[in-house]
Amino acid sequence: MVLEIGEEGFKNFKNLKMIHRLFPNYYKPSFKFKYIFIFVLILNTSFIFCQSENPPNFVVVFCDDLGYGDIGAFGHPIIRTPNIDRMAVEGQKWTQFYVADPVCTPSRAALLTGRYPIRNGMTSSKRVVLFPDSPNGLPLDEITIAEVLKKQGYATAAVGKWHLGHLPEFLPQSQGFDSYYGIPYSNDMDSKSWDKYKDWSNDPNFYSKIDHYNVPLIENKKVIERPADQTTITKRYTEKAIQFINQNKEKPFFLYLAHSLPHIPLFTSEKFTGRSKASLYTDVIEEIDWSVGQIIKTLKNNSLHNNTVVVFTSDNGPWLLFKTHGGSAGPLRAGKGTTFEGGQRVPTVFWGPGIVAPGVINQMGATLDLLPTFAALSGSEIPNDRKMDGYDLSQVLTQNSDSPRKEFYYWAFAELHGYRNQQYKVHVKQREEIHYGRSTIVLERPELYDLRADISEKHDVAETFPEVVSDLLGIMDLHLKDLADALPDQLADRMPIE
Ligand SMILES: [Ca+2]
Repeated sequence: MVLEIGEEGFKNFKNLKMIHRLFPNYYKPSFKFKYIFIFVLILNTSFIFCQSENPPNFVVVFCDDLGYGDIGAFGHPIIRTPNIDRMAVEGQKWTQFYVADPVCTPSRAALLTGRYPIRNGMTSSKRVVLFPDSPNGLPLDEITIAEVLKKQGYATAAVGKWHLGHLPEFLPQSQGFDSYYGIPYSNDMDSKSWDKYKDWSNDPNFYSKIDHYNVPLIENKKVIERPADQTTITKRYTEKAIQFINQNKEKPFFLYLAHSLPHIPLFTSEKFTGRSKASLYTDVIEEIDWSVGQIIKTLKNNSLHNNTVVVFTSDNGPWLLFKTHGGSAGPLRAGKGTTFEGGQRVPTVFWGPGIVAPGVINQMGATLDLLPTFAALSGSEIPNDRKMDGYDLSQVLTQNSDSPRKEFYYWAFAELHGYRNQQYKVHVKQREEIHYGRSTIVLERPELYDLRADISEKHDVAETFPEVVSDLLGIMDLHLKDLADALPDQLADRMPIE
């Protein structure tokens, strides 16, 4: 155990000091020796850390369009999420955790590669995300978490929504995953009734027909069902996840479970339909919480819970356009598709009783940080031939240390909209709060918000603190100059109509 090794080493160092204090003439280490001792201790500790016989397992539960305010532990008064809430108490609740982009495709690309999507062409000013007529996907020479961990002997599985290229050559098995089971793009695509859903979504219990959405369900590279029966999709993802854990309990594993919900259209299995007596959206989240509970139970049944890190988070904020079928960003401004906090700050919990020190982390983290964090915890190598954008959060997880992430760049639609450093966030561009698909608004003058004092971005303080604005704009310029290796837009192309 990492913590135990660290504590043991520290005890040895304390013993050395104690011997010196009790027997000053018998044993007196030189100043130089003390530093050599500390150096050897650190080397030794990191060696054992990296060579651990039982590197931890990782499970990422990644929801789609779940808002910051949609979980009990994050303040929702109606939606019941006892399993996620328990994870938050036993593990770490992160109150300032970000996704690198406020829409599906780029957000996923960033989580898996630890790089802003502008670097690998997975964001576009012309098209929001990948569509069923997109010929491209995440470039194959991008290195994903699955590829990093696979080198260390991990078993890897992707279950759920992929949205990084639906053609066979771009599916998860081309990006380090041993297996795949899920839908290749959003659950509303190939739709006969997308526009009408907006009107129906005034009814919180409106339940769509499955065949209005011609989304395929894929196993590895083969379509096994079309349209996918979305009423049982959360249940079936959960069964696949449990099966994968049971089959790989003897070796380290990485499970990427990306739920297709609560992205519209909303569906629930029979057991959860109407269960909450509040809304279909509530039923959907309660089914996802049940799924989380099943995963924790499976880990415990296999005695894996003390050597597994489970991360629960979302790919972007709530889709407010869909009214009662969209979630809530709680106290945050706006939602999906915007670079306001409601678009990019997501409810996040890290759980792992043997690894994660319990606490509320009121500091910054991002999905960009998962790759370097998992690499550190497993003794894997971080790619060193390209620009990376993540920070290693392992010390925060294991010891409640200060988060190394002190800044965050807000990207959307291949444009840099804003930048946060400590409590200050500057905006230079924005999208409309509900209709984010409309053109970018270039602000006539930058806006500045103090997120520590004003979580809802209500009070522009740019005129009060002009020097802060100027400093932040200077750092944004440097960031833009740091994009020399950026690949061209991979989202804009369309396949010719046959
Ligand atoms: Ca999404």
